[in-house]
Amino acid sequence: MTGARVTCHIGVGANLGNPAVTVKQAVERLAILPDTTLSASSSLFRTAPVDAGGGDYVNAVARIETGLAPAALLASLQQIERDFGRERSFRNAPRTLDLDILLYGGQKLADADLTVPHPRMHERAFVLIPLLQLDPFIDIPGRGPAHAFAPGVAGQAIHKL
Ligand code: A4P
Ligand code: MG
Repeated sequence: MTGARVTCHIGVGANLGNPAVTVKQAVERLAILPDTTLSASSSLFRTAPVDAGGGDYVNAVARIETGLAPAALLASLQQIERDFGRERSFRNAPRTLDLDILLYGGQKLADADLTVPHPRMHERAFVLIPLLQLDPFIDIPGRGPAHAFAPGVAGQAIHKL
C-alpha cells in the first residue's frame, strides 16, 4: 500500500556534455524514485541561457505523482544531480544537471533549503513553455494561472527539439 500521492512538477536542465541525453536519462531516474510514478514528461527544448553563462541548455519538465515528502524529494533530486555531475573525469567538474521542484501539488513551502513554487519559474520560458505543454491550465500557487505569464517570456529563445 502507498499513502496519498501528490502531483509534482520537476524542472530538468543541462548545458554540459550531451545535454539532451542527460535530460532524458534524468527523467528516467525520476520514473524509478521510490513511491513515485512518472505521469508525463514534456518535449525537450533547446534554450538560451537565462542569467547564466555557457552554452545553450536543454530543458524539460516532468510530472510525477509521489508519496515522498518535499524534503525527501529534494534529497532524491540532489542525489541524481550528484550521480550525473560526477560522471565527468576531473575533480570539481561543473554540474551537468539541474533538477528543481517547480510545484508540489498546490502547496506553498518556504524552508531554508526549499522554496516552492520555485521563485523564478514564472519568469522563465525554459520552465513555462514545457510546463504549459503538459498542463495548459495549471495554477502557480500564489500567482495564478501559469499561462498568464507566457507573454512575459516571449522574448526568450526556446526551440522544441
Ligand atoms: N532550493 C530552494 N528551492 C528549491 C526548489 N524548489 N527546487 C535550494 C530545488 N532546489 C531548491 O540549487 C541551490 C539550492 O536551492 C539547493 O541547495 C536547494 O536547497 P542548485 O540547484 O544547487 O543551484 P542552482 O541551480 O545554480 O541555483 P538555482 O537557484 O536553482 O538556480 P536556478 O534559478 O535554477 O537557475 N537557463 C536556461 N536556459 N535553462 C536552465 O535550466 N538554469 C539556471 C539555474 C539558470 N539559467 C538557465 C537554467
Ligand atoms: Mg537548481
